[in-house]
This record gives sequence, C-alpha cells and structure tokens, in this order.
Amino acid sequence: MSGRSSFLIVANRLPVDRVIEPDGRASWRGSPGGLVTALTPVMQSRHGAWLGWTGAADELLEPFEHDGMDLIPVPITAEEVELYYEGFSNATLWPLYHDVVAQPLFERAMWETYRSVNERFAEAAARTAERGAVVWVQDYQLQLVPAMLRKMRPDLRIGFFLHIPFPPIELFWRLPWRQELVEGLLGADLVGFQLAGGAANFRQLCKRLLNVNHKSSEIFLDDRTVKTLPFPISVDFGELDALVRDPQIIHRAKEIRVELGDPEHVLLGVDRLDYTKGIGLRLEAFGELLKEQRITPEEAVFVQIATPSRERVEEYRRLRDDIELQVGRINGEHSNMGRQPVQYFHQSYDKRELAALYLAADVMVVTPLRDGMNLVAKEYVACHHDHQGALVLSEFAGAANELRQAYLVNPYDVEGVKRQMMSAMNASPHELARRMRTMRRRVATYDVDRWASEFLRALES
Ligand code: ADQ
Repeated sequence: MSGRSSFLIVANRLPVDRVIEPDGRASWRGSPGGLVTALTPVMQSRHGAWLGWTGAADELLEPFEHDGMDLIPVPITAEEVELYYEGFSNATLWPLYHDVVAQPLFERAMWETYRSVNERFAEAAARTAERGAVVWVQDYQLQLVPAMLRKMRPDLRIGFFLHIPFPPIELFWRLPWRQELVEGLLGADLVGFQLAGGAANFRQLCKRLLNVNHKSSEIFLDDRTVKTLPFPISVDFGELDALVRDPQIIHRAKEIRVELGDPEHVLLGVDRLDYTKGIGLRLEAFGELLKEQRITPEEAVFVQIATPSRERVEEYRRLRDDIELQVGRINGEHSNMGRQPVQYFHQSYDKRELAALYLAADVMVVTPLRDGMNLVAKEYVACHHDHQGALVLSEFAGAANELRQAYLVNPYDVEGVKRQMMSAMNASPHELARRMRTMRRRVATYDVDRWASEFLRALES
C-alpha cells in the first residue's frame, strides 16, 4: 500500500467478495460485473484506490491490495446497514427514483444515518486523495459525498455517476431533504446520468429549487460550473462475445435446451429479484398465452432466473412470495407429466453459466417498469454473434434508447407484451438477424470501456 492516490473510486461496495477457501481461510475474489472490469485497467495504470464497504457489518479492516488496486474498507455498523443501506438507500431513494413503483419511506432516522455514513465516506476519500486527484463517486447511496468532499478538499476534481434513473421534478419534490441532496450532487464538477432525460430532470430541478441558471449541459453556480451529461453504461462486449464462442459454453447451451425438454421456444428472464424489474407481469403474460392456448407447454418454456436481493427489506420479501406463488399457479394449471412451462431459479450463477443461458435462449424477456439502463439486455445482444435470438424490451429501460430494434413493449400493457412475445417467437431468421445485427453494432461500439473513458475524459477536460 502506497499511501495516497491520484485516482479514487468511491462506491458503496468494494469491488471484491469474500470467499472461504476449503481450508477455512477467508480470501477475496473480484466481484463480477462490468464496472469492475472497466475500471480495473484505469485503476492499475493510475495506481488508483477504491473506497467502499466490504458488505459485512461491524468490521474494521486495514487497507489491502487486490489485483493492482488499493482497497480501502469503510466500516459500517449493523444499525447503519439498517438505516443507511436498507433504509434510506433502498427503501426511500430506490422506489422514489424508480417512478414510485413502491411507496418510499420518509424517515428522519434513516436520513440522519445516510448523512453520517456519507460523511464517513467523504472523510476517507479526503484522507486518501493526493493533491489535485481525480475522485469518481458512484451511485445513489453516496449523493452527499461530492459536496462534503469538496468542502474538505477544494483541490480535487470530483465526478459523480448515477446508475439509476433521475426522476422528474414532481416525484423528487416529495423528498423532505430535497435541497440537501441536490446540493450534495452539485459538489461535483461533473454529474453523469444514464440518459439525457435524467440530466435534464436534474437541471430543471436545480433551477426550480435553487434558482440557478443552466445552459445546455452546464449549471452555473456562483463560483464554478457543474457539467451534467449522459453516459449510457454498457457491458464488456469483447469478453462476452469470446465467451460464447468457447466450445464448452456452446456445448453447455445445447445441454440446457435438452434438459428443458427440447422445446421449440426457450424464453428467458434474468434479474435481481426486484419489484422494478417487472418479473410478475411477464409471467402473467406468459401464463395468459398458455391459458389462451396460443402456445403449449410442449412448444415453449420460460426460464426465470431471479438473483436473491435485499432480502431484509420488507417489500423484497413480499415480492419473493408473490412471484413464487405465481410460478406455482402457472405450473399447477399448465404442467403435464415431465413438463413444467415455467422453470424458476432463485439463485446466482457464474458468468459462464449465464452466457450459456443467454446463448440457449430464443427470446430474452426484459420488462422493467423503470430501469436506469439494464445490462442484461445488452449482455444478451453481446452473446448472439449467430445473429439469432429476439429481445423483448421495456420502453422504460434506459437500454431501449439504444436498442431500438428490440421488440419494444409497454410493460403496463399485458396484451401488448403478449403480442410482442408472440412476434418474437414467430419471427423469421432473416428478421431476427436484421434486428440483432444493428443492436450488436451499437453494443460493440459503445462498450463499458468507452463508457468509462468518455466519463473520465469529460471530467478531466
Ligand atoms: P441492476 O438493477 O442490478 O443494476 P442490471 O443492469 O440488469 O440491473 O445488472 C444486473 C447484473 O447482474 C447483470 O450484469 C447480470 O448479468 C447480473 N445478474 C443478474 N442475475 C444474475 C444471476 N442470477 N446470477 C449472476 N448474475 C446475475 C443497476 C441499475 C441498472 C444499471 C446498472 C449498471 O438498476 O439500470 O444498468 O446498475 O449501471
């Protein structure tokens, strides 16, 4: 460990997961995901440091090195996990920023803890950053950090990226602590959003709340300017594309289809088990297609992978029960011996198995009610160099902005979802290739590397 760094990432979580070795010792493994892959080379070349929580409460760990990065654990107590993480982040901000598809909780104790944990992250960053360093703060759990950090260290260049949608004024306005939150973000030199719409929402809000002027992407404060720009996040196209050319993965994809009973159509959903993802409504659409005999259990199987998520938050527990009840109902009504039309897995998978599933699926169904981007949609596209496979995609996912050739749906319109699922299943290979080719060009060009480098270029210019 070398002390101070000229490049810092500040995120709720460190980019590593703890693994217990067979001999009982604990070690760290890089957590999967595009963000870590995209940032690792930048971190290595700039000797960067990453500040974040280990994921375990009440743990005090010294900084350590992993894969050429300095990792600096920020401790969080069990009570703070409840109030800052499960509370204000996931029970207040998450639903508020996702169109209030669940009722947000507005509790003062949660807010107070959010503020004090943000302060701790800012202090840790202030201690670690070299003079004039570049600091990149990630996501909705840390929206107060930019202003806190600027106050402690005006010499730094501070960027912030929001991975989830930024809501329209009318929704954001409900937040009792709206002013402090907006001022928190304005501590950055650059605030990045997934979409231009989110950036515009933010600028309008600043005008209305603080009466500050803006012109195109810039907000003018008394003593400086804040840039607000869209940077649609993406996936590691090259890695996924190479993975699905691996003979073992190809073999596994074929095996999956056989295990599913070799149906004509394999439909797939892959999501964190979250109420924003629209899992229930896509199952409802599939169930109705079965009921109306527009498809039979011999023809089509729906595989739904739902990664366990936020299981201590009440909404999420209820959601799990609802989905499992629904799966049971559909299978109860439509299964015959040896054939279950919905295959449901409440599990996490490694990259290779996930790639094989994407490759095996004829129709990927992505139907969030609201989603910042949705990487699953882009991962599916990256896995289809065969130019086959159809993507059914919600208009309310950020990815719909780029993937215009998907079978776009309004997830609130069940008849429309059913219609597009049928079109996707019945499309000719020629039609599928036409759509897939254009979508692949887009994802190949705007991959996650490009996302990170464009953000950093805008921050440093
Ligand atoms: P998420 O809401 O988590 O991300 P998403 O973008 O779809 O949603 O990313 C999920 C990731 O988890 C994907 O990379 C996927 O492969 C992986 N995953 C899902 N289920 C899995 C399973 N069972 N096993 C293993 N891996 C699984 C938030 C925002 C999004 C935004 C991203 C990135 O909500 O809108 O796209 O951040 O900015």
